[in-house]
Amino acid sequence: MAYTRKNVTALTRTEKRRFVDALLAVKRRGEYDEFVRMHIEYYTADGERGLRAAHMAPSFLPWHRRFLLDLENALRRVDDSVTVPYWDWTRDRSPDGPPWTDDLLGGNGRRSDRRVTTGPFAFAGGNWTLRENVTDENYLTRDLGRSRDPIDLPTRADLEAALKDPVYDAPPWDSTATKGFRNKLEGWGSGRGSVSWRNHNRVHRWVGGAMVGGASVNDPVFWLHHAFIDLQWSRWQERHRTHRYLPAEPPGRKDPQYRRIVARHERMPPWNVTPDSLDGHDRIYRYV
Ligand code: CU1
Ligand code: CU1
Repeated sequence: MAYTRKNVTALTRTEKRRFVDALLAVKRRGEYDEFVRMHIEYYTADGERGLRAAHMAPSFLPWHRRFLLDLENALRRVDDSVTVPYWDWTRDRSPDGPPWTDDLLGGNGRRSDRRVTTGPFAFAGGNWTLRENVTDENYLTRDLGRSRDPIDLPTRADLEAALKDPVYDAPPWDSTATKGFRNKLEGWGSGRGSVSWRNHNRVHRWVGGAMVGGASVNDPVFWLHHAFIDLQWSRWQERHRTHRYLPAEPPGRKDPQYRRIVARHERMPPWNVTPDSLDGHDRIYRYV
């Protein structure tokens, strides 16, 4: 039977505790850091060589859908009542509100060094030492809203601008694509600095600290953010029923994207799955 993913504001006190406890258990087992490592490994940009499966590419959505399922399965092996909640940042926009409460993800980083000092993931608690962030601190950092150079979270209208595009993705299938739902949602815009960060990307920037860059999985808000992104793919699919994942066929040899992106029926590494097989999730989970 399908399980449900809930809005984080709808979780009971017990559900919050069990979600946090399962995350801490997965971290203790060393599994959590494998997720961080894997995300770093697949954080391939346009400018690099090779296949882009996770970011700046059509498979951004199915890649993260499967990535979330893997984490969720790890959590459910600890406690099968647990599912990943989603954070609707079009509604819950305060650095003092959910999910930044002491019974869930804890709050903002402190002023001096951005270290998170409250909640279950505070360094002093001893349960959340970062091991996969290479050069930086081994404690979780946040800078909600970017105190020195403030930005706002994306709005409902920003999200709507992505959702109303009926085409899933469009050439050149990368971060410069100006058409297509995928890049409008992933959020690589034109211009310089903060104006160029839209939707998904802008939320990473708004949280700041560990949430910026390839090691962003180090902040557990990663999962709540990506569950909401995953929900947008479902909403888009419901709204544009005759449209599907693109490209349907791999780019040809002369195309600059040849062997750089995953087409609908191609294998999406590191898993033995295709984007098409992840198109729909109602038999596994539903959003409420
Ligand atoms: Cu990612
Ligand atoms: Cu992300």
